[in-house]
Amino acid sequence: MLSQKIEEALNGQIKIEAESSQVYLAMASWAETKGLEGVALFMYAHSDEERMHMLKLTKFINERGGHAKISSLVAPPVSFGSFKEMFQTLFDHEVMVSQKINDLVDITLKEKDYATHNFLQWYVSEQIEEEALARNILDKINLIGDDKGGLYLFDNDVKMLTSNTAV
Ligand code: OFO
Repeated sequence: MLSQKIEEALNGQIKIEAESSQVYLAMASWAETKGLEGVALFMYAHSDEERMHMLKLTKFINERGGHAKISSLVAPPVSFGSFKEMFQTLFDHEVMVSQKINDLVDITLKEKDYATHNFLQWYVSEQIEEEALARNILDKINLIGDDKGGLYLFDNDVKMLTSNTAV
């Protein structure tokens, strides 16, 4: 059984994951309108992943006798400046999510809820991967600079990332 405090905290995380999914969907759409096909595919896949993170929390809360609440969401931006700025936004967003997961883990320890603590370990590992992937992409972008040919190759590279990894 979940304590009220844990249930509220997990519900807060549902909202964060759902908003992440919306932000990446907005990025996918923006990239698609710019002709960045690979980047758009990557962002669509990432958006789906975030929805899966949200659903995993929803099911966990309900299985443990709580009630997962589906709330309204903050609208994501419509455009993202340059593709470099967009990936920086993605990286910063993931760092924020990692912090929220850490806060949640902290609450479970204080509440002595070891089942939820165990459940959250999956998110801890996931965040390590997501931050590393975003950092890796930012490094590539910095290498390309303003080179148009480089951007074309980068778009193809990111498309490969989408087919090879679960984002
Ligand atoms: Fe990319 O964040 Fe979910 O957990």
